[in-house]
Amino acid sequence: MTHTDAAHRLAGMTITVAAALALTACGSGDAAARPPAEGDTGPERGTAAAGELRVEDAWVPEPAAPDTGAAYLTVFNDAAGDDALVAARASVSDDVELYSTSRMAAVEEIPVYGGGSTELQSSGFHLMLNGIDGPLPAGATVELTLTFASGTTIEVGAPVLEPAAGAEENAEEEHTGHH
Ligand SMILES: [Cu+2]
Repeated sequence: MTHTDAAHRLAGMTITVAAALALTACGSGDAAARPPAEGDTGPERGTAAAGELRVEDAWVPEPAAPDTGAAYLTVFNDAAGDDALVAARASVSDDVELYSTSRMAAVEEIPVYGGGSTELQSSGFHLMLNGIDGPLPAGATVELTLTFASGTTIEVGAPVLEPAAGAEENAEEEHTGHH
């Protein structure tokens, strides 16, 4: 719906050199070579930290649609004060939306309360990668840059995984339903 319209509006804008470089640099396939284990939220997913914010379990389900995907992760805020994710960029998309499945719309920010965490997942908040620049097979890595209201920026590599390898229960089926 809303983010499909945005994809149409914004697709075809500038394609970054960084996108091409990231795809070339990340083709080792280490993540894909590791067989998925039951209930394993393990080390193949992306982790990064900056300031008092941490990102864990960053991953991208191998997109079912050719040009639209999603990114999932969990943000932990170790500070006392509230923070919020206010912008995101990706190496493979010039149009990343902060999306709320419950509102079926893009949102201005995703809150991460002080001392708390926010999970970005298919049935809640997540990142929509619109106008993906080329195929995104399992084993590739999407470089995400996350900007928070506090001014903190976190860069994290999110491996592309087959949905069955990364999804908990049928989460990815729920996600594709809203496209
Ligand atoms: Cu979505």
